[in-house]
Amino acid sequence: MAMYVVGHKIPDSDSICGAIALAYLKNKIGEPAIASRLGEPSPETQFILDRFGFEAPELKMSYAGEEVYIVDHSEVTQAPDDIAEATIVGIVDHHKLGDLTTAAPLECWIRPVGCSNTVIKMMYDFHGVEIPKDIAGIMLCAILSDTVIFKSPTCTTADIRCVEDLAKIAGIEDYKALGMEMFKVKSAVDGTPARDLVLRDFKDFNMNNNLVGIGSWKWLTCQSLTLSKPISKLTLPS
Ligand SMILES: [Mn+2]
Repeated sequence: MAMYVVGHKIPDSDSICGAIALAYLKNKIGEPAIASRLGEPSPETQFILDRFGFEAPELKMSYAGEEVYIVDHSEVTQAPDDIAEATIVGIVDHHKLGDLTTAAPLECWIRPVGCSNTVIKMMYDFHGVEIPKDIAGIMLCAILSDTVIFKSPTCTTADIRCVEDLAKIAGIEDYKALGMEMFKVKSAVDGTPARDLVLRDFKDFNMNNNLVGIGSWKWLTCQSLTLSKPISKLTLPS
């Protein structure tokens, strides 16, 4: 049975690119895997997929009875709604440890770095698997996105070294220019409904049984609000 590799709800580039990169690695080491997603790719993610010739992973919301490898979080609120009926076989992440639990031992790759794709690169190195050019490209873009081209306080030297390695593999000379191109796509908000902008990069958290939604617009601004129900079920004016 193939496992599903899936990032968080309202997926960002790290979740989508990480699912593709990790599913490829898992298949290479003889563990059948299918990349999937819990929502529509953002314009930035679509730009990355188009740039390197990838289709978006399969949209799949229900995982009951499936094996699941979680990417880019370890939170119940960001996982599929029926995650309790699935078997979590692994987690790759770079956030604080969340509240997902398992009944069986699992593989856990969690490091305090700027992006899950930096950790996935460590997994490729650990297994001695060569990263294909196009996959190196999307991993590089995910790291540039999460670290805001190295300007985020979460960026580490491991992320920078990782991007330099991936740029060589992908044959990208000026990766910072690619990063700027990507952020221009992300910043083009003309014609986008307010609701879509608020919900872009939005995450639910369970904080002491308070449901808290946090939206981060990376270098632009950061806001949070306390919610009465999960953000996915909230009605906002369009
Ligand atoms: Mn991330």
